[in-house]
Amino acid sequence: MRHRVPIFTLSFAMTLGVGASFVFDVPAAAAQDTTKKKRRKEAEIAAVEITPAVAADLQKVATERGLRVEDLTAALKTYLPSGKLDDYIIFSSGGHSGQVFMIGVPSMRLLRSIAVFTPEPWQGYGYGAGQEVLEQGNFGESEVLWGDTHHPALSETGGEYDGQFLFIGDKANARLAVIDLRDMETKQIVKNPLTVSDHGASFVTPDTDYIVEGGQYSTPLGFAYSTVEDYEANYRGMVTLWKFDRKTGRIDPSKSFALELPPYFQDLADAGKKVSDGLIFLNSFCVESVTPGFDIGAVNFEAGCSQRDTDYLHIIDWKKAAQVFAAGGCEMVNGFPVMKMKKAAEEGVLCLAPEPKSPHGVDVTPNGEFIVVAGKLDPHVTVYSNTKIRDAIAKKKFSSSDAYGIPVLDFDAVMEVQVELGLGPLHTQYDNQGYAYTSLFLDSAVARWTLGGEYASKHPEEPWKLVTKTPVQYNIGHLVAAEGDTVSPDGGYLVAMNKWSLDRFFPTGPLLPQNFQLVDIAKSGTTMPVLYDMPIGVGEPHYAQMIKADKLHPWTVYPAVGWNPQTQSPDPNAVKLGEEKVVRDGHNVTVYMTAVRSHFAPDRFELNEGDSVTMHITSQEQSLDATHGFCIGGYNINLSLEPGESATLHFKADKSGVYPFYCTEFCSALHLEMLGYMVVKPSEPAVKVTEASKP
Ligand code: CUK
Ligand code: CUA
Repeated sequence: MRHRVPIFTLSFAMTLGVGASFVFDVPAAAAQDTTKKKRRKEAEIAAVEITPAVAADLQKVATERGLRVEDLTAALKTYLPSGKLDDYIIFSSGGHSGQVFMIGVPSMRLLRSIAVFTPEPWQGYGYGAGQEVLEQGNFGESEVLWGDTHHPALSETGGEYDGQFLFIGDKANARLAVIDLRDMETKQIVKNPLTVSDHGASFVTPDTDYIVEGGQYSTPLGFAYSTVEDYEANYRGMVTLWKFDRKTGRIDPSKSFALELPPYFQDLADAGKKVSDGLIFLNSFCVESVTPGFDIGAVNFEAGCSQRDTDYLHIIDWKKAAQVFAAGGCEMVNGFPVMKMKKAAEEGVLCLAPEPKSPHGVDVTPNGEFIVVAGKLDPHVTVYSNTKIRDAIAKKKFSSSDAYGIPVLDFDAVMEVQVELGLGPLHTQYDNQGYAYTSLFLDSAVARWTLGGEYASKHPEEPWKLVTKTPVQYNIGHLVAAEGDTVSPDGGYLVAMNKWSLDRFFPTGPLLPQNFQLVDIAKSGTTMPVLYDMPIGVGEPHYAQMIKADKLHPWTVYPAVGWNPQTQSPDPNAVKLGEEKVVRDGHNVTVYMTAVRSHFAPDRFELNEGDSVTMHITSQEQSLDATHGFCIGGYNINLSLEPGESATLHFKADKSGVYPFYCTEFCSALHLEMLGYMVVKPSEPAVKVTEASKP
């Protein structure tokens, strides 16, 4: 049940076009948590009284700014006075930026970006430090300096976000990264050894045993070569199960494995939960196996890919798969264990179910019973039943097998219902009132519809029916509701992640920002207003997750001076105050440096051209927000030294001259004085300017 908490009621005796009375709602689950209660207390203490004088003031501002009553309500629901904190945090894909964005809800304030696949100077990521992590994502010998981040996944315990880790996938290069939410920094990147690109990274199983990475564009696995003419024989799809080790906070590739799949374009996945725990549901499109190459005689790809009425939902028993893998049921491909699809089918690990028509999103309901598949070219969502799927598998209700011998479940045996929603359904989220929310790309709308089964009693409407649509601006891709893909969604807030913004913002040239819109889903029924627009001008985000803020417990300073964020422990090379030094061993020079407001020590060191230099720099700070930067111009070096952090960097002193280094964070009144000289003596003696040589 949802509780409505009237914070205050105000009525304008004055005219705002119409006399109006407002009741401000906050979502139920949020109201239960302590932060929220505290805040409500404060609100009660400072009970607002709209006196005629205040109302006249409001009236004046509203008239001057051309605001409607709905605008005032929206402003009051989203505005956070300085110093107040948001109830929820969104971790959003940063799209092409290769980053993750942290955004507060309901204020929709951007709190920070987290550098992941792309070097990022403010965080000192990839400019002297962070290289080790970025290099893990190299493609063989080649550096890859960006990522197309699509799907973030928070770590889960029992199907609930636990606030410990975040995973994020890079579609362009089939990579997966691990972010530690204690310091919001990227700790690991793994490159998939089977495919160039993917789509389905990342989805976690309910206790984060595995992170699921589904493929997308089929290729010969392991970067092998085969002409496109041999597509059906040699090209394959895949899904990779990356084993996560919570203790080390790292993916363990040695315990990870993949399943070979038919050369369909696997798309999004979701892990079963509760009753469906143990299964993975993985969409696909283009099961027609047509190939690009229109200009050289192939069929038109988009049309060829949409010939059939159905594609296939892959149903994978990952618990059984893990047993088969442990029993040696995989073969090595490019050094990585792969379970062949024939083996997977024989072992009962893999089967298919028909799904209409070029589907995109697949999203399991909070109770695990229903699996909602949205087809881009079908105005319906198709809802499958876990009970029916398990029953059909047990009773072998197969209608056929596909071209590769994988059994196909009978559609009518596993399908629960189809619900007509509108044009271009893509992705689905859930709330605490028995509603589902599906993005409609072509309609540019968020559809609210009713779930059936045990959810039927939670809402007043008939089950499996469209309730309402809220137009959004424009062309929504993903949507994210508060804890909306967990076993217990909160409701209250939803964000539409729109691909186009058109006329919503001041034009930023021909490249326009994306538009995140906060939608109020607290009230049941047909009321679902848009509250706020937030432009995202840094890339095209795809999925996001919204977690209760009080589930996150980030450090605000590192636990000890001399902390190494890579190992999350004190660094043996950390430099203590008074122990700064420069040690030369032939051409190898090691600088032991400290940083504290407003001084680097040593603040001068001398090198010979060609020296190989290692620097250990330790911030001595333990105060909130006392971050120093460290840059050396001309050497492409910039670090961010957060309070207590110790960093190590290596470079070759390959350019002679005098190089000022300085702090790049305005850390104190004497910040500009936080500098030093790195003096690099040329290997050839410089031409002396003597009296005689002067003109
Ligand atoms: S995909 Cu981008 S809007 Cu990667 Cu989740 Cu659907
Ligand atoms: Cu340290 Cu500026």
